[in-house]
Amino acid sequence: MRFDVVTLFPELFAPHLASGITRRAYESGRVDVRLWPLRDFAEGNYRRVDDRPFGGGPGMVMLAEPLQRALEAVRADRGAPAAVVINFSPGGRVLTQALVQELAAGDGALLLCGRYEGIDQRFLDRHVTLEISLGDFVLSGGELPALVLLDAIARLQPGVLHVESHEQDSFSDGLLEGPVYSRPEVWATAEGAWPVPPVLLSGHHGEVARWRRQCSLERSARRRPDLIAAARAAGRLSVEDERFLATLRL
Ligand code: 9D3
Repeated sequence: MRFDVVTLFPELFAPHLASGITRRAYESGRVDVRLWPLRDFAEGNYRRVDDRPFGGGPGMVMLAEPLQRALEAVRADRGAPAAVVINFSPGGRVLTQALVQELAAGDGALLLCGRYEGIDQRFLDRHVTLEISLGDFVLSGGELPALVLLDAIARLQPGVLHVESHEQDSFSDGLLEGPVYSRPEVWATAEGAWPVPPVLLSGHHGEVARWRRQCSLERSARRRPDLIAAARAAGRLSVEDERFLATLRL
């Protein structure tokens, strides 16, 4: 799949694309990321990409014209119009694993990374098919959201994870995962000795699975009761799950 990224800060992408378990997805071209520096599509001595908002107000607005030239260059290079044109914006749909899976099953997209107050609405109306937000907090632009989306998609590609651990991902299963532990069995420090929960060393796979399920239920009930409600509504809680939840004093 191919992602064309239009950005004023292409240099933000290289280190991410060259690191971690997702590197192979990028380097193999399975997730083919091409960067289109917006400044290259600006004209005139000043290479303007932004200007003041009509009607007044704070900040600057990204101009439609350089974005249009970048989009045309991408389309010429791609040979076909990108079906999905995504703009990252605080007013977009909040990114979820369901949306990541949908996009991972497609053949890529054009990603627009806005800066300043946003992009001229006429360009968005003409070309953008999906606006994505990361949530209710304020960033300085769309580059990190674009990297977040690429990372979430790249790790779903076959062969990226050692185990197919995304089958067990919190947000695929719909509940939070419980704690994990590794060596040593007892972590000795100056302040005390901290053992691993004994059930994990018991060798009883059934007991371990039951304990993990209960950790997952309890953690979700405490931290994300919305996830418990959604799992219940979708029929993903067993009678045993409900019995355990009923014993919790939250
Ligand atoms: C003054 C109103 N602000 C809207 C909340 C203006 C504004 C702030 C930050 C306009 C753009 C931005 C830059 N943010 C993004 O480009 C962005 C973003 C974010 O800030 N939070 C969560 N998700 C995203 S996706 C893109």
